[in-house]
Amino acid sequence: MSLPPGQVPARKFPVFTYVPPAKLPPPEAYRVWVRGRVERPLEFALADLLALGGEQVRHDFHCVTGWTRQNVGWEGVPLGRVLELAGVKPEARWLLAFAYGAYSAAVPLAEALRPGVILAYKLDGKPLPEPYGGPLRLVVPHLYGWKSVKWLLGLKLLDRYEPGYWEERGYHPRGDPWGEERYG
Ligand SMILES: Nc1nc2c(c(=O)[nH]1)N[C@H]1C(S)=C(S)[C@@H](COP(=O)(O)O)O[C@H]1N2
Ligand SMILES: [Mo]
Repeated sequence: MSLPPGQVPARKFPVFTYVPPAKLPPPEAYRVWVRGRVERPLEFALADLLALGGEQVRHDFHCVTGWTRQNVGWEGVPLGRVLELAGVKPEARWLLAFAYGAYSAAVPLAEALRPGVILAYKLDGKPLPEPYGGPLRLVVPHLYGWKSVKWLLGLKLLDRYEPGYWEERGYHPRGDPWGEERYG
């Protein structure tokens, strides 16, 4: 399989954490919210979110620092299903995903609604380990890895672009690895 320009394969899946999580709640107290430009703001307990049903996704994972981990197997709840429950308002254009801790990432809504974008709770068939963002992370496999927010806290729908952690520091609003959209 070919790699996007400027990427080299990683022999193991690196743990790449720049902004660590705040103290995570135990699984039974873990909550994820959806708010902003939606008809119905939602808050899920982890078990209720997982009960929405999972989907398996296999994709290469590209970090903007230049490594690609090939053929990563995820399982998670399709983001589209969650957003459908919330009812995205017509003026919504952007998603800002927040982590437990001081991390966030902006994703264009059109990219967030692509197939394969999931809230992942499994990695290669096992419960998602905490260093990789467990118990729950966003996976936007077709964009650079910084969009795939670990330890997901919430999803905010916006009618205009607001930068997240790395976007605020000069990284690209979209971050398509095939177009080398590293800086924006
Ligand atoms: N909460 C949080 N999410 C994060 C990060 C982070 O520092 N904190 N790093 C991002 C970056 S730059 C990458 S490449 C991926 C790395 O995911 P991994 O550790 O599972 O390889 O997580 C992304 N999500
Ligand atoms: Mo990254």
